[in-house]
Formats: sequence, structure tokens, C-alpha cells
Amino acid sequence: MDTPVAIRSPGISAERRAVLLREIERKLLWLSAWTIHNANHIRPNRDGLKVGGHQASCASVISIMAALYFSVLRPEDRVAVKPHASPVFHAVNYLFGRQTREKMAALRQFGGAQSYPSRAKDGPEVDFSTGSVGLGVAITTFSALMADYVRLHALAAEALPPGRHIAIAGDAELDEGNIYEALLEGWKHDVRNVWWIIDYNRQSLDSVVPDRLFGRIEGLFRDMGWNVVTMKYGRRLEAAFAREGGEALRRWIDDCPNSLYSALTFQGGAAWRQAVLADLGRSQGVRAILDPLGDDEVAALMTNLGGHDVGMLIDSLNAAAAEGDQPTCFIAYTIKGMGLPFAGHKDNHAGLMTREQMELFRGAMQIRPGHEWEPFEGLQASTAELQEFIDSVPFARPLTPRGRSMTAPVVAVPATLPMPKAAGRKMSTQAGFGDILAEIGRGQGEMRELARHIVTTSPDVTVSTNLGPWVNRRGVFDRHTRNDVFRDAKLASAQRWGMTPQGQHIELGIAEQNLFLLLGAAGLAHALHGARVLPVGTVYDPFVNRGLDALIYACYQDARFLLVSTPSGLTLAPEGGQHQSVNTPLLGIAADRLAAYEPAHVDELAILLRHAFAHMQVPDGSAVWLRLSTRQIEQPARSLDSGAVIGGAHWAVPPAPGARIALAYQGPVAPEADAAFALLREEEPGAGLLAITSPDRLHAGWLAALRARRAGDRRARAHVETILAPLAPDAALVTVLDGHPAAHAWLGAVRGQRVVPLGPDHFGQSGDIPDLYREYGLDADAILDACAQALI
Ligand SMILES: Cc1ncc(C[n+]2csc(CCOP(=O)(O)OP(=O)(O)O)c2C)c(N)n1
Ligand SMILES: [Mg+2]
Repeated sequence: MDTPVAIRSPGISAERRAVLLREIERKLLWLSAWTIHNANHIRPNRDGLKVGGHQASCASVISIMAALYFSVLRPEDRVAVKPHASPVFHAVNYLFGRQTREKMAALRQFGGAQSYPSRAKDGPEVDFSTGSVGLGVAITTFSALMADYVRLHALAAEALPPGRHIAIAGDAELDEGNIYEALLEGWKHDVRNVWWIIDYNRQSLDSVVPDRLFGRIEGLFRDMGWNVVTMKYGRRLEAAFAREGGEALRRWIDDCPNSLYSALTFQGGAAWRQAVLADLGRSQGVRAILDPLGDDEVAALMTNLGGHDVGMLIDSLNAAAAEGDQPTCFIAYTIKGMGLPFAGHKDNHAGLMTREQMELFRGAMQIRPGHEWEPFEGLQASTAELQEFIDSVPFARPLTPRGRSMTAPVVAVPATLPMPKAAGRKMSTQAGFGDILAEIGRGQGEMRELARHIVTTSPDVTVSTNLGPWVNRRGVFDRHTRNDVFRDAKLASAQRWGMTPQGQHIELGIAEQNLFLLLGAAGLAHALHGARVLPVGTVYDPFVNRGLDALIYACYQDARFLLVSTPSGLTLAPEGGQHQSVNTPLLGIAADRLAAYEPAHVDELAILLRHAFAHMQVPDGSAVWLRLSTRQIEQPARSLDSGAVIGGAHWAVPPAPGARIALAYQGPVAPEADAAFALLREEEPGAGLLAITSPDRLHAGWLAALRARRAGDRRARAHVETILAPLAPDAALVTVLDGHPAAHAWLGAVRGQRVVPLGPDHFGQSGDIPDLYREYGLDADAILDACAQALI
């Protein structure tokens, strides 16, 4: 698969490259430690807060990153870097000329290099943001799946050679459950070209990892069809093991508990010698190995682990690449803090070198004061040779003229989407969603291109969220063609689920984090693969909470997708409290880069669905979330102001100028609001009825207008301000939604109005809608009572 390194740059011999790589390792160790030191000890500190950074976590992964970036990686590979190795990542880019000294010097400062690699803030060199441990590792599985998807659907404008999807993982990341969810899902989809390289320093934040753990984990990977390559000992130790007495020494290290190994590493050569000889001193061979060595050399030998042997790492990685595209887990034994004074100490995770330690380190690295940032300061090789070497490594080739981030043309979205004939009938927003998508799925006329670029996915709730008809039309995606056994046997079923490489639905198991990781990866396909896909994921609304960290993670990376969460709220009446979501409208307000909507009627839904497909493609757009329901309600015949629907609210019945009260509703409580409104109008003929489609958009627009006015733009006006303007300044507002009432309570702050907000603020329970609406205060009587209270 890979061209041997020597052929790429005939100017530098293989032996010389090995020497230069060790120079690069030294430099990465220095730069990462210095960048953190500078942030903590050199830069002025205005607030007295510890700045932090992880010198020990960086040190442990230096050789792994040197081997990858300066030998093994190709430009088309995509990498998720262990979050607390961020300074090493910045240093790598600095050496490639892709990171500035100013940003390095401003690590963890406003506008500086980020503490954890960030796509949105560090720019296109970052393939995947990392930070919440486990998620960066797992997303590589889904980006590999999407790479196959876009290739098999011929969606990429310019096809790149298939790259690998690589996670450089901390060993404690494997404690996160989402890792195993992703492993299982990856196995089901026969995902290829994924590498997870585990920095196995046997330390997490607080502690040393139990010894027995890795045997288990290795077995797990193998069970999931992964190749496992363990890099335990470096070549110097292997050479020692080959000598007389070497086997005893190997056994001694193999049996050495992780915590003792760590402690001896911290204590150094004399302690190592004493401990080994206390057990093996009677072995002539072992003495012959250790006696000629000074204490420092004994320490270097005993800590010569595979993850610190750059030559061995390169050979192992290349050997796995040559074997093919099987997912591979590399367990690289390392020492946390390797090469730094706190190497191996169990408390070193957040440890920082003192000024004195840094001065000693500077001396050892031969860095002159004032020359700390110079890329090749203190190295033996000449600047010209080092630069030639860096320029010659495969990863130095630009992936695109603009760097690692690709683009894809926008898919035209027709001016209107096919509307089901709903007016005058009863229909739910969920059914409307299924119908509209199924119509698009016919792929006819102007819907053809739109349909071609949509990919749907769902964690085992495809049918119950009404994606079924779309799937019947567009098929299920699988890298291999698999027949629909029920269909072949002529057994009746509403679902036709033959699987092919052309299918456009990715069926997931029930783990919701995987849904959001896939939406994250698919929502970055334009940037990662140069292919536009319009991902649509469906999930039950309450279980958004189950995948919330991964959802936020996807948004943090600015992934673009449509989330449809349905059913929602108390309208799942018989299902009971665990299925009735209360907090999700608040999540919609609080989640950045996610425009959250809850339409009540199918005409609003059609406008919002169209908006979603367009909004997720424009540079200043975002992901979109539609909260839907299975409650069937009467569909009005009317024409809507789509701008107002997208802006977050429109008047179902406009108020008379100066009206004393308005009733606002959101989602499927519309019939109760209608009924209460009819009675309210008998008392208050000028009252208005407001349909809120998005408290999130209203709130965001309001904050933006306030900010703009503070900045001097006196004409800035929010949609919510325009909407509420006809009401009397002291008019009352009664609001109602099937979700937490705080989603609306803030509306009173816009113009200083009184608000009586209605909505469940306790866990739900089973019942039918009349009982539950009465119990939670959403029925027409409760709404009228609230109106009376608001008018006092
Ligand atoms: C989800 C999550 N929980 C907790 C943390 C805090 N945290 C950051 S690093 C870390 C330990 C990581 O250990 P490991 O993965 O072994 O990395 P090492 O520093 O040893 O390389 C923890 C608990 C986090 N970033 N994300
Ligand atoms: Mg660790």
C-alpha cells in the first residue's frame, strides 16, 4: 500500500532519515513542553487561574506522533488526536509551517492555539475536534463508514485515494462506553481503514490502570474483527532479551505490576538496578546485561518500550498497512511523561515542570535563551537537511490547494417540498415528515438531486419514526449486497429492506451516541471527503438525552445535519414517564450551531424541512432539529409567511392593535390552545393567537438584536420584537407547550410583559391525552385559568 519512504526522497538515505526522525522527536518534546511552560510560567497571568496543559500526556505520545506525521501518514488520512496531546499536534503543524509561532505562544489564550484540537477554532489542519474523551476515537469509525458511503455513491467531486481514519487514543479513553458501542456498530457495518493507536501509558488522570485490563481489551478488539498489534518493547530491550539471562529479564518486566513499573521509572536507574538485581541478581546473564551500564543507561534500557521506539512504530504501522484495510488497534506501550522529570509518577497528569526543572531541560535540549521557538534550535542536523526532510515526508504534500479542508457544491433545494394533502384532515407532524420524505424519495423532477444527496439514519427506530416509506424507496446501505430474506420468501411485510452499496439509509443499532457520531461524521462529509450529503437522523425525542454529549460534539465541529426527534412529550401518553420528554426544548435553546424547531402543523413542517436542507449547506447555517409528534391534529387550510415560520413564530390570529393579551402555543397542544382561544375571544375580542415554531430562534434573534443595539446599530430589531409589537406594552402573555415552560417564560423580558408559562415541569406518567393534559395543566381549562391569572 505504502511507497517505501526512501524512494520518496532519494536525497536522504533510510539511515539518515531514522536519525532525523529522532531529531524531530526531540523537537516535538521540547516544543510541546515549552509551549505549556510559556503559557503557565512566562506569559503574564491576569486572573491567577492555573492555565494548565498536559506536559506528561504530551511526552508519552511524542514518538507515536513523530512516526505518524513524519513517516506513515498520507495526506488523505484523517486523524483524531488525543485531546491532551494538543500541544504536540500544534508543534507538528508548526514544523510543517501550518501553525504560527504567535498562536503557539498564545496556547490556551483567547485567539491562540486551542487546549484541545478544534476544527472550528484551530482551522482546517484539525480533522476531528477532540476533548470529551472517547468521542474523538469513535468518530473515526463513522468517518470511515462515510468515506465508503460517498465513494460507493460517487458523491465526491474529486475522488481522493481512500485514506485511513486514525485515532491516537489515551488508554483511559477505553473506559468510555461509547467506544464499545462504536466497535460493535463498526463490526456490523464491516468498517474498513480504521486505526486506533493506543498510547498505553497505563495511567489516566487519577490513577494507574489495573494490570489485568489490557488482556480483556485486546480480546474485545479481536472479537470485533480487529487486528491487534501490540508494541510492548523497543528494540534495545528486545536485543537485551535475546542475550543470556534476557528471558528472565523479560519475564521480570512482564510480571512487574504497572504501579511498580511507574514508580521505578520515576525513581530512575539506581532504583531499577536495585529492584531487578534483588530478584535476578543470581543470574550471571542479567548481571552481564546491567553491570556495564551506568544508571542513566539502565533507566533508558528499562524504559525502552515499543511506543517510544520510532523505528519500530513505523515498521509496525507500515506492516499493518501492507496487510490491507482491516481495522487495526495498535497497543503502544509508553510511559507518561517520558523524558521529563515526572516520568511515570502517578500524579503527573496535570503536573507542570517547575522553572528550575525547565532550565535543566533547556540545557539538556541545548536551547539558548531567547531561541525557544526556533524550529531547529538545539538539533544536531543542519537546518537545510531538516527542512528537506520535513518537506519530503508524505504528509507534507497538501491534500488540496486550500489545505486539509475540502468543499462540495451546494445541492439545490426546490422552492417548495411536496406537501401531503392535509388541509381539513387530521395528521401528525411525524406522519407529515414521513410522507414528505417519501415523496422526495421518488426522486422525480426537481427532487432528483435532493433525493440523491440525502442519507438517512436511525438507531433502531426507523419504522416507528416514519422513515419506513423513504427506506422502501431508497434502500438500506451496506458495503455488501444482502438480500431481504422475507421478501425473497414472499412473506408479507411493509418494509422492503434489501441492503446494497447504493442504499441511502444507514440502519444503526439502538445506541444513540452512535447516531450522533454518525450525523457528526456525515455532516462533515463536505469538508472531509469533498462530497455533499444531507444527513437526516431520527430518534425518539427523550433519547436525545442519551446521545447528548455526541450531539453537542457534532455541533461543536460545525457538522451539518437534520435531527428529527419524534415522538415527544406527553403526547406519548400511554408510554409513561421515561418516554415523555420534558427538557428537550430547553436543549434546543441552549445548543449552539443547532437551530431547533417544533412545528404544530404539517404546512409549517414543510417550510421548515425545506429550510433545513438549505440551511445546513450555507456557510453561516447550522444543523437543524425538528421536534415532532405522533398526535394527529386538524390541519388548517391557509397560506403562511415562511419567513415568520423560520424566524420562530407567526400569528395564527393576529391581535388587534393594543390588545391586552395574547395566547402563544407550540407544537401539538394547538387544539387546546385553539379551544381556549375561542373562549378567550368572547371576553377579549382583540386577543391574538401566536404559533411559536422555535423558542430557540426567537431567543437567539432577540439576543443578537440586543447585542447589535448595544454595539450602536439602533435599527436592529428581532423577529420576536416585531411579532409582539402590535400588543399593548403591558399586555399579558400566556404560553403553552408540551415541554418545559421555561422555554417560553423568558418572552416576558422582551418588552417587560407579564407571562404565565404553561408546560410540564415534572416527569410524566402513563395515561391518555385528556388525563395527562389535565394533570400537567395543558388543557383548555388550564389555559383559560392562566389567561384569567395573566389579566389580573
Ligand atoms: C468525557 C470526559 N471525561 C473526563 C475528562 C477529563 N479527563 C481529561 S484527560 C483524562 C484522563 C485521560 O487519561 P488517558 O486517556 O489515559 O490519557 P493520558 O493523559 O494518560 O495519555 C480525564 C479523566 C474528559 N476530558 N472527558
Ligand atoms: Mg493514559
